[in-house]
Amino acid sequence: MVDNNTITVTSPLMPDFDEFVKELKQIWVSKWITNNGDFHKKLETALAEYLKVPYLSLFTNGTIPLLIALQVLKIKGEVITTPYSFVATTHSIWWNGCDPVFVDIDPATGNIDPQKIEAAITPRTTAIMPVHVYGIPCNIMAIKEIADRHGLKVIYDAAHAFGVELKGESILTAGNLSTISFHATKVYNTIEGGAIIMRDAEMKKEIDFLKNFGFADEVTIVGPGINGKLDEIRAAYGLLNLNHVNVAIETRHKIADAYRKALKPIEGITFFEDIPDVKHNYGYFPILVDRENYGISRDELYLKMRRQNILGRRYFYPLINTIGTYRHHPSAARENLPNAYQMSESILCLPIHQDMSDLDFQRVIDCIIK
Ligand code: T4K
Repeated sequence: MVDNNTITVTSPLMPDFDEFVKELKQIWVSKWITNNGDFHKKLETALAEYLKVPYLSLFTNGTIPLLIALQVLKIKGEVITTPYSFVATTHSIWWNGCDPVFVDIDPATGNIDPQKIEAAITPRTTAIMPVHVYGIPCNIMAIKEIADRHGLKVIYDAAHAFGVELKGESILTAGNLSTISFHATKVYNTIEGGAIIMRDAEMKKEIDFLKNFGFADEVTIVGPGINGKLDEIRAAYGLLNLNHVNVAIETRHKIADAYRKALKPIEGITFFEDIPDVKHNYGYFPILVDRENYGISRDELYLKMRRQNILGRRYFYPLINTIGTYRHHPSAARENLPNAYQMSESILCLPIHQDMSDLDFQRVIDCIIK
């Protein structure tokens, strides 16, 4: 709980309460509360349509899809990934008994730099797991070209990429599989939730088995699955939220434009511009703080904001490669990841969400300017 005076980095998109209660009533009457119920089926269809993807399998969060994606593609050995992400990306590689190999990012996007991938490939490499950080698309063509040439699978962690399109096509169809998060802090949420996006029905069937302990039917267990199912209550909530997500994204877009206008004149503060041909979702508004030109460091600005009850977030700091479990791998060395360190030490995500008032916006700007 936060008080009214606090501005949070994001705020969950929520359905109308009375509408939700009506849906709850239906669930209560039916007594079908989980395991591929009607709301679950409807949400899968509605999301596939909204996101313009052929097939989608719903999950209870955005982390289990990463684990399952690696499982279903039978990924072993080394997986090339980025240190500049939320910890779930690398954790999923570790949970599959694989070794994460870190490759530096492109400072223009925050995403894995395709030009540095090839040097990290060894005979043990079987896959690449890039992340569309802040919903900014990776260089999917360059990554595909490298993966095809070396016979590698590509799993995109698209946790941030709800509704993101490149030249009118969903970014979620890139790679062998993509995963997404519908966590409360995302542009669109099912409270907790997530999905895997796949291109064929056979793959969806396999993934659906794996998220239900491996059950194909009452007596057939096709493999060592897990419980990754989304329940009916959250599916109903998600269906209602889908009615409001376009307006939420439009509001975020306006706030992003206003931030750019207000921050442009400030020396030492830079930000990402929209990319031509990309439909962005404005899930985050990251700025980069250059201490020398701005006058104070990113951390000093972060703390100054906190003192004024403005809760910006340092997504992504610390870098994943600095965590004990991962830091001993040679690819985790600071010298190997200069751009990731530079970004991680200067990034600050400003508050942006559909409930942000003009007054809140002005408070953030005043805090940064003064
Ligand atoms: N891959 C990537 C690239 C990811 O970024 C993530 C998750 C995943 C995979 C895994 O997906 P999930 O398994 O989570 O679905 C948040 C989220 O918990 C996490 O989903 C997200 N990425 C990550 C980047 O951020 P925190 O620790 O920053 O959340 P928290 O609780 O501090 O919330 C931030 C602010 O949001 C609060 O100050 C207030 C507001 N808030 C939050 C919640 C939960 C609300 O107003 N209401 C709420 O209910 O991790």
